[in-house]
Amino acid sequence: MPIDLRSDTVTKPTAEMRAAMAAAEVGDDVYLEDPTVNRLQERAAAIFQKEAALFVPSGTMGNQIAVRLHTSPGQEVITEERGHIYNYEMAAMAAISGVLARPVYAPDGILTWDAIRPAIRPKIYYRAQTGLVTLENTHNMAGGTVYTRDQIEDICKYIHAAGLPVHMDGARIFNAATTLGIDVATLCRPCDSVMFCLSKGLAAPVGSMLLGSAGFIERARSVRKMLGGGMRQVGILAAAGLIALEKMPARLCEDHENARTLAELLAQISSLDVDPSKVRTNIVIVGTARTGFDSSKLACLLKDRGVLVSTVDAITLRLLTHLDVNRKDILDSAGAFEDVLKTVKP
Ligand code: TLP
Repeated sequence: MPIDLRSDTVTKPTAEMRAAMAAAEVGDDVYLEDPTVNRLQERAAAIFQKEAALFVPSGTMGNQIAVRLHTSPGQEVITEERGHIYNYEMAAMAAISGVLARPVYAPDGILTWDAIRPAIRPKIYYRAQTGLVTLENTHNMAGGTVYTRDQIEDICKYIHAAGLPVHMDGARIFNAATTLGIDVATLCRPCDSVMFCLSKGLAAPVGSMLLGSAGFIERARSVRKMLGGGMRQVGILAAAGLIALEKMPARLCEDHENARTLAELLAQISSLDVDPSKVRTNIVIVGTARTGFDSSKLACLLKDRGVLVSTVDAITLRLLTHLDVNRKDILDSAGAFEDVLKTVKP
């Protein structure tokens, strides 16, 4: 079995999840009659202290339902330049909602009011209008970086004063909360809507949750149906989701320790660019420009040695730690990097 560091999406459901899935009480969720889905939605809303929650098949669908509901066609959505919602969701905001992404660069992916402010369109009838601001916590492609509660509160205060909503792409919000040592409800309180994933570090096989006001979630259910996301006896998936939500956040600190160790080991390899002090959660970004290898070539050489990594661009790799990699896998992965860079000439 290769050591799979491509993403935390690769985690397999635990034995407890599989047992719960087999035993799940189910009903037709389009008729709102699946008791396990209803329980998951109630628990998620309670944990995040939002009025309501909706189970969706993927993080992408959760984000895009939020964009659709917060905006009108022809508006702009402010997002960090490397944001998932803008770069990795098939241009869905344009295709589904008829809006334009307005990317803003921020160091480490962490936006501030000062960075956002100039991107907000003036309220003039002949200019496209800003409809929404999205934040990503943790920020995936910036290396799992974290917005603090104060940073989110500060941004939301100004955005709300400008009459705009804020959507949190919290695919890995439990990783952020773990690092900060606070609960997700406090962290997300000022955000109008939040999406978080059950199927990444929390190890459920499928699914994400969208949270917001009761009215927002009622409308979200209709958009989910329109997008083909109305599912039937989906309590089978929600049963795993409940375990992901209740039990898995407590172990994310292990993934963070492993990521830090991996970054420290890779930083000792002179041709790699890695800054362990930037590793706050479970994502390690590795600059490969000085190795002389294209990152995809390096990924192939690592694969030959049993280590799977993902490429961000021609000079950058991304490595994620998760439930299915342990301490030894981390040491072995660093060893594979060393071996490739010592023994293979570019
Ligand atoms: N991220 C995936 C890839 O799509 C890049 C990964 O391997 O990290 N928001 C964020 C911040 C994400 O990282 C992802 C998935 C999503 C949304 C979308 O979730 P899914 O894959 O469930 O649609």
